[in-house]
Amino acid sequence: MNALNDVSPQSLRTRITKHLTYTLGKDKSHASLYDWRMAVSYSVRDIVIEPWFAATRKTYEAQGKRVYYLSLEFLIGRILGDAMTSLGLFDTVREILDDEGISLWDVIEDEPDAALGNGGLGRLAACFLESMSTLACPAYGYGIRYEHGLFRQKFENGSQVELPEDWLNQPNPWEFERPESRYTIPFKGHVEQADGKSVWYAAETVYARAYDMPVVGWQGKWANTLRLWGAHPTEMFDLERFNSGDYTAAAAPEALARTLSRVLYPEDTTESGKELRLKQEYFLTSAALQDILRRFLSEYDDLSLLPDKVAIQMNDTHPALAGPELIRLLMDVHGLAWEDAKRIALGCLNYTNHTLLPEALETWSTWLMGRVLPRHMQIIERIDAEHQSETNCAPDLAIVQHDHVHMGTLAFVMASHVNGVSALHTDLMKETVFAGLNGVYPSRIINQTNGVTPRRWVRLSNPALSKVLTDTIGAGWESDLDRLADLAAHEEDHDVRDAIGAAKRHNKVALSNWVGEKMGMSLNPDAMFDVQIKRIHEYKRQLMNVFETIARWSAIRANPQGDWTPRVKIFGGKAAPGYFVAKDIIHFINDVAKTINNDPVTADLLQVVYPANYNVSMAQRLIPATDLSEQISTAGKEASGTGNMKFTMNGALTIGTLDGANVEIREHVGAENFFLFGMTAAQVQDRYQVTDHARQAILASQPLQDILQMIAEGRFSPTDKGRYLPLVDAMWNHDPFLVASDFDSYLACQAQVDRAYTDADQWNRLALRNIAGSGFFSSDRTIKGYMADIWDTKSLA
Ligand code: GPK
Repeated sequence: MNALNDVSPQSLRTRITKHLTYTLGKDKSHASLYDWRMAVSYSVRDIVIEPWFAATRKTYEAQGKRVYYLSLEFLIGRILGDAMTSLGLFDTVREILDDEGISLWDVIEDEPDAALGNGGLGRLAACFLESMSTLACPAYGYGIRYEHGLFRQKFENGSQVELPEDWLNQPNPWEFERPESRYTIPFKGHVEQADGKSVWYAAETVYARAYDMPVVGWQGKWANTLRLWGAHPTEMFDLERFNSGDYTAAAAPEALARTLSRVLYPEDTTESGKELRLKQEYFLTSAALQDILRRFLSEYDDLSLLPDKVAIQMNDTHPALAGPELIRLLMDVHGLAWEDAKRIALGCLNYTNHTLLPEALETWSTWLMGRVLPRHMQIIERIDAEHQSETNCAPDLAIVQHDHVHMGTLAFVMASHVNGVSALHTDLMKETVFAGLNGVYPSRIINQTNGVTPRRWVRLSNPALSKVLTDTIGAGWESDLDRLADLAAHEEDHDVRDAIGAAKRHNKVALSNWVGEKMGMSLNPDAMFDVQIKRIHEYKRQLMNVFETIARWSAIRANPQGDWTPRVKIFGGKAAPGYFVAKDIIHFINDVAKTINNDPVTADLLQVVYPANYNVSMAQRLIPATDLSEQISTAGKEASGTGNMKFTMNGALTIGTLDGANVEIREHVGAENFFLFGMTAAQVQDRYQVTDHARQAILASQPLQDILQMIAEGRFSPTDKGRYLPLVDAMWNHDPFLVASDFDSYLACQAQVDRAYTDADQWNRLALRNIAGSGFFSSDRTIKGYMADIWDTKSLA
């Protein structure tokens, strides 16, 4: 059934006016942009309800398996534009608002980004939800309804300052609060044995209350639910205390409970080790599992059927308590025996790993785990004992080691399938961090290369290119992205190449206008737009990109009349608040930008732009306007990358290392259409064996020596000349991510890029080939892989 059959422009117009009047309580003459946005959002939401109900009905009737995607992060971004795109209502709504003198674009921009995630891992979860709906895969996302999403980034004298994010300051029109769906989440206390059963006497409890958001798929044929949990107090407000005048104490239980879902932890690939974080992880996991069991038992009474009806995906180790929690619920609440409970849990659970960086592998001290979750500590010890005796494994494969619970090992041992997120990453998992476990649980590790949804990342973000695609290869590519391969047949068509170039230029002009308004800079849309947007991390090597920028600046200054290819270097990204090296990198980029942007000699040839507060909505602006995508991590360190895929679909060319999914992107678009440089993962391993690798590389590279000399002399920090001495010193003596060792190769590759860009028609041809080869990177393909290889679920389309 298609929800759209009965949506006429007239009925939508009436709906919007009704919501404005009766939901917002405003008449048109007094309505603000906010009022219009809410009225439009409620009206579009109304249209999602029918397919949402229908999907629930069909799922129930089919008696099939449901997928549950557990994630501490869902980086959704704005919802209205995406929903209108899926429902095909964009133009209709624009016309309705035009008649009222309201710009649809302003309405869209009025919506805050739902930033319940840090970066790639959280955005992947959001793309997966959308693809599961598009594919009519019965699924629920489970997450936390953080009151404050990822912090807002601002620059003060070039340094990152974090401000609280406030998306729930205004009502969220996309959510339905479900006060009746609530579960008690216990913490702390002690466990007693009685009649062979364990009874956990918790010392603290909070309620998890459900807030549901419908997630509509392409063309509104199906909608799944994202169920986010908010923490609420189980103890009532203390009226006696309040009446005695002790207002703070009276509200204490409430404040304590709410803390649990107050903020998203802003770490990305590092662990925080905070008690509150452990409590958040358990809060989500327990609420989700209680909900899953309740739904199952409303339809079936034999718990041994659970693995046939329920597939649970743990997004990284953050929900890895799902193993012990499911065993606990099955035994302590539902009375099953240990062996049965454990077998059932294992049959339901799967785990996705997203990084090999050792500092990101979660551990919790047994002391903390035992104090916060005493019953789980017992269960974990028993799982561990059986794991060790059944596999006869080496002590370093134990779940508990040196008084710490290794969550990666726990997740692995309690999962039917463990997957990596790109071919290279999965191979390295088997060879490195999970080599031992792979030995004792062979064939448990499989690969599912990441993907991204073309609905948000091409159709919504890049209408200009979308039109070219539809005009050239026909409608329907949005839900069948392999069809982009049909573009290849048009490679010799000059008009198609021109159209691709014209769409890009259109987007670059739009971005230039935005940068002009936001930052007061005037960009040249004919310059190459060279973009690196992602979290700031040493392994992603933003520093190498800045060094290249400095080398370029020096070279132009030495020969201003040379035959230079004009470039705009664009950076975007946040650093974790406690990651001081990353924050120094931000400061450095801003200092370099200031120096270069103020140089009249290079002004027409080189500009550096770093807009603050990079987020999903900013990505939607930047990616369609990008000529060159920077994917330059040290080989072996980036598990996959997903931004790399978005750029390729939008016709950017990539300069990159053989890391993560870059390897597969290069295979799909063709090696001759990809700017490759740098060491391979194997060469990186060898290079680390050379103790003074950085010093050797610097001494062998005159450009790098010159750059480091300029930085050391304070050229980019004239008021504080010593500011970057530690950075320079670290380059010579540490360089943990081999910037120096890859630098000359990068520089040479960038020169190749410059030459390629001078032939605009040829560049458009390469862009066409990149788009044509990008079909594989749709998250529809990824989800089909999970459905077939991990979940064993069927589409109900
Ligand atoms: C990996 F471990 C983590 C993490 O804590 N946060 C995060 O965003 C990313 N990731 C990887 O760094 C990317 O390479 C990958 O594409 C993404 O997860 C999704 O798999």
